[in-house]
Amino acid sequence: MKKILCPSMMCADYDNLATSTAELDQAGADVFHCDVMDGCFVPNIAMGLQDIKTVRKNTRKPIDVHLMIEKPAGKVDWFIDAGADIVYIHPESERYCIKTLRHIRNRGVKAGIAINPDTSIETVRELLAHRDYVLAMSVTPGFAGQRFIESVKGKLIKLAELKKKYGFILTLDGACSPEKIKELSEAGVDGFILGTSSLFGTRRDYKNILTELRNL
Ligand code: S6P
Ligand code: MG
Repeated sequence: MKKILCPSMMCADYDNLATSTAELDQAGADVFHCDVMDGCFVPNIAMGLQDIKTVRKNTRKPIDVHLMIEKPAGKVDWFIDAGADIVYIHPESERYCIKTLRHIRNRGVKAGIAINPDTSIETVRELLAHRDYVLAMSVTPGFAGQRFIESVKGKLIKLAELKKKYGFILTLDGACSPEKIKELSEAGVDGFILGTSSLFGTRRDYKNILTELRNL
């Protein structure tokens, strides 16, 4: 099955966000992953509305917004208005997730849940009928360049099984190296967030890197 390859724009050449977006678009990226951090839900601040608008202006491909913010319910509209096609919320950050997921879908965009390495499937099971995407985190959210948390693999295998029943798209975020992409796409993961572990290293030939990752 075709892998969904999603550059993590926080890791792109941020001095030249517009050019980087256009280059990645041309190179064959499938979805543009934008990490939004508020300094409260995670101990870092990243990507704001203006950045998402810049990405939007430079690609017609889907943009996903990964909201690592406290109480996203009242803010999801800002990101949809800025051009998001997929909005991920963290159940750990919101009391009434179903209401927010329904609101996102009613706005005509895809709704996703992002789940921390610390969060079990049982905790989010009630939400599985209300989302289009499930983003499993394989690092503690907040920073690029961390080590893959191996214990997440068991959860991924279970989610790959559950996706047959619920029909969601399963994506993985955190330390997605070529080795992990190969192993976990075979295990049923559909999409991968590409950061420092695979796409944004010393090479800038995005087209060749994306082709290599696709052919793994
Ligand atoms: C982390 C964030 C991620 C990172 C991505 C970076 O909080 O949600 O999307 O940007 O993990 O990739 P890497 O390969 O450096 O871990
Ligand atoms: Mg992310």
